[in-house]
Amino acid sequence: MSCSDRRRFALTTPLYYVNARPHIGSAYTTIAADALARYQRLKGYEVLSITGTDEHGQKIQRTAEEQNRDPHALCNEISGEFDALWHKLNIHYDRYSRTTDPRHTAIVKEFFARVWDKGDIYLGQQKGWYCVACEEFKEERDLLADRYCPMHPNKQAEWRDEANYFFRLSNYQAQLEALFEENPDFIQPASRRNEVINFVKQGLQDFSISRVQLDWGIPVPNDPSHTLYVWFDALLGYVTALLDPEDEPTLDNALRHWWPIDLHLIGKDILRFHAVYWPAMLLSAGLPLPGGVFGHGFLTKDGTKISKTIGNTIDPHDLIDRFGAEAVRYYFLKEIEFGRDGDYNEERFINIVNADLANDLGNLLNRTLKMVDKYCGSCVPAVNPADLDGSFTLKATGETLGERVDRAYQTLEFHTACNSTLALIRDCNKFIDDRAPWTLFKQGEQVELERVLYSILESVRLAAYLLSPIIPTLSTAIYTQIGFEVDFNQPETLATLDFDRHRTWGCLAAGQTLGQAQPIFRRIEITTTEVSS
Ligand code: ME8
Repeated sequence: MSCSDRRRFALTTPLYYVNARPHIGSAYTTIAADALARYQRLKGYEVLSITGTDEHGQKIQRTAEEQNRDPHALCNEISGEFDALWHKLNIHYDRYSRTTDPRHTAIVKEFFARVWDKGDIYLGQQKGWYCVACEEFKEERDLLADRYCPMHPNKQAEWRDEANYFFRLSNYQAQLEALFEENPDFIQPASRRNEVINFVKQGLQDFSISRVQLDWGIPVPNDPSHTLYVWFDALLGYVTALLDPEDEPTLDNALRHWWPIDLHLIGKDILRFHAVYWPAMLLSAGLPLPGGVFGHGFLTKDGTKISKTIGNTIDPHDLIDRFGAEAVRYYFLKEIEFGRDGDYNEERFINIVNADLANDLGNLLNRTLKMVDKYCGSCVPAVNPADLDGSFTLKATGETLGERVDRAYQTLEFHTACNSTLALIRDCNKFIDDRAPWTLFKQGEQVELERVLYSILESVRLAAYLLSPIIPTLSTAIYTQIGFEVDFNQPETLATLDFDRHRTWGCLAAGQTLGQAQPIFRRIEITTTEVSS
C-alpha cells in the first residue's frame, strides 16, 4: 500500500467485538498493524496507530444476557483484556477507540444528521436472514444447509421481518465503481479488489441501519424507538479515535488533523463493510475517503477459520508465555503470506523461530562478536566499505536489501521482508565457512580477516535494523551488542537513527566500541506435549 506524500501515516486495526477474549486472529491483524506503524516511524513519519473495541449490538447484548451480566461490565472487562494483550505483545498504539465512549455517541449523532440531511436515510421494511455472529443480513443462497452461517458454521441465521431505517447505498453505485477504477490500490490485495468489484457489479442494495429489538446501542437520533445498527456506529469509531483528549467531540475537531486515514487493515471477513459501505457513508456525509483498505487472510486451525464464536481459538497468552512475544510476532508475519490464509502448526512455529532467530541470527551475532573480540579487539574493525571488492558478496546483497525490504513493507509483504533479510544472514553463515576467519588469523592475513568480519557484522546490523518493526526487542539487543545506544521500543530514540544511513549497507563506523556478547534468543526445546497440543 503506497503512502501519500505527506510525512504522516494513520492506520487502523478493526475495532474488535468484546463478545469473548481476544484470540490469535485478533492478535494477527494488530501485530501486522504494529509492524507497519513501526516501519513508518523508522522512516521518520509521524504515525497515528488506532485500535480499540466495538462494544454495541445484538452479539454483545446476547453475550451479556447469557452470562447474566451488565453489558457495561462485560465491555470493560473484555476491552481491558484486549488492551492487556497488546501490551504483552509489545504493540504500541496511539489511540484506543471504544464505541461505548460518550464522545463517540456525539460523533455518531452528528454524522447521522449529515447523512439524514443529504436524504440518504428512509424508513422501510427489512425481511431477511440475519447472522448475529456476523451482525449481517445474509442472502439465503450464501448460507449452508439449515441456514447455518459459512463464517460461523455453529450459528444459524435468524429470520427478521421488521421496520428499519435504511441507508441509500444504491445511490453510490456509480461513485464506488469510479473509485475502484480510478484508484486501483484502494482495495488490496488484488484478489480482494476483484471480489468487491464483482459484488458491486451485481447492483448495490440499500442496507438497514437500525434495529428495533435491541437496547444495547446508540438510539437513532430522530427516532429513539430504534437503535442504530452496530456497523453504522462501529465504523465511526475510527473517526472518534482522531479526537485529541481535550477536544470537544465534534466532527470538525475529529477530522482536523489526521483525516483521511491512510490505511484500514482488516481481515477479509469484513471487507464489504470497509470497501463498500464505509466509503458510501463517507461520500454521503461529504467527507474525503481513506487511502485504502487491506484485507488479509484467515488463520486457520485444521483448515477451519479460528474464531471466538466457533471456539477453536488459540490463546495468544499461552503462546507468548511459552515462546515470547518476539517469536509470536515473527512467526505469524514471516510464515504466512499476508493476504492469504495460513494454517497454524506448532511444530512448524518452533522449527522456524529456532532456525531463524536462535540459529541463523542469534548464533551468527554471537560467533561474530567473539571472533571480533579475539582477533581485532572489541571494536568494529577499521575497514572502509568502499574498499571491499566484488568477492565480498555480502556487500553486493546488502546494498540492495534496504530497497527490497522497503518495497516489501510498503506493500505489506512482511514475509518477503523477513525472507530477504534472513537470506543475507544465511549468506553470512556460508561466508564464514568459506572464508574461515580462524585460518586467516593463523596465516596472519589481518587486513583480509578484518574485512571479512566487518562484512558480517555490518550485515547483522542491517538485518537487525530492517527487522526491527517485527522483532524490536531482539533488534535492540543486537544493536546494543554492536555498540549503539538505541531502543527500538522507544519511538523517541529512533530520531537518533537516520533512516537512509541505517538502511544502507556500510553504515557501521570503524572503531565503534562493541558491547558485551550475549545470547539474544534462547532455543525452544521441543517437548512431546508441545508438538501434540
Ligand atoms: O468484525 N484470522 O470484530 P471481530 C485472521 N467488530 N484474522 C482474524 C481471525 C482469523 N482467524 N479472526 C479474527 C469485527 N481476525 C467488528 C469490526 S471495525 C469498525 C468492526 C481479525 O472481533 C481480522 O482482522 O470479529 C478480522 O477482520 C477481525 O479480527 C474481526 O474481529
